[in-house]
Amino acid sequence: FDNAKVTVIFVLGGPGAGKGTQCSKLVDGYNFCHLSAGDLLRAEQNREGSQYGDLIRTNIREGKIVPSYVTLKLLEIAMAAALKERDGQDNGWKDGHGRFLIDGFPRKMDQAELFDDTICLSALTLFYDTTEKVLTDRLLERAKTSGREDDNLDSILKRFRTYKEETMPVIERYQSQNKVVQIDSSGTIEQVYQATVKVIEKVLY
Ligand code: UP5
Ligand code: MG
Repeated sequence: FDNAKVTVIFVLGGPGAGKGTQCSKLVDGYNFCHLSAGDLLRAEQNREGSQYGDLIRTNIREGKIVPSYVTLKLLEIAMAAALKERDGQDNGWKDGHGRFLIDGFPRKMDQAELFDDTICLSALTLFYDTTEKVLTDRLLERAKTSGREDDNLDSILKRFRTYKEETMPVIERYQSQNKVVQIDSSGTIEQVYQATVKVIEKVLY
């Protein structure tokens, strides 16, 4: 993908930080294509005939990271499809231009390196930060209705651990390149969105 045309914003933060919630709001406001790596993996897991179903299911339940080649491939296919589908639309997607929010990725150093080297360079990382208490409360509340196999206390604790050990170093990598904006996501959805909009306006305009 052409770095001069494609704007990629990574959206990171602990499990339940509000990545998906904020991305949905940005899609409405700014014509982003929102790609959640977790959603792509869950869709692939449920796709009939997928050879990766069991591999994805086990890793997600254990809060571990699915091998990077699987996730990278899914993202690349989804990005290409979005560019093809929206080409010519008069909303920032003309002539191969596109804007992507890549949510919950890269969460491990090898994914970050592979993406930078083989897909394109990101413009920015939005980093949603709050306490484990807030995260746990949100996830256990969502567990009542989400049907997600990893919304239980055992999986949540494993996800926290993977996040600290594997994902925080990725955030630090981009911090050292001055490409991270940290946003406190403890407030209401609307408060967090207002903080997000300020950042996005600066990047896009
Ligand atoms: N909520 C949101 N914002 C709120 C606010 N400000 N105030 C009050 N409530 C708020 O939000 C979570 C819940 O909180 C919702 O009920 C929401 O209404 C409420 P959400 O927006 O869904 O948070 P999000 O950060 O998206 O949480 P999610 O659970 O999706 O984060 P994870 O990072 O854990 O999940 P993801 O889907 O990205 O990954 C799942 C698993 O897939 C990983 O653990 C891993 O096993 C695997 N994976 C890979 O292997 N590789 C990848 O590259 C990506 C994922
Ligand atoms: Mg999510």
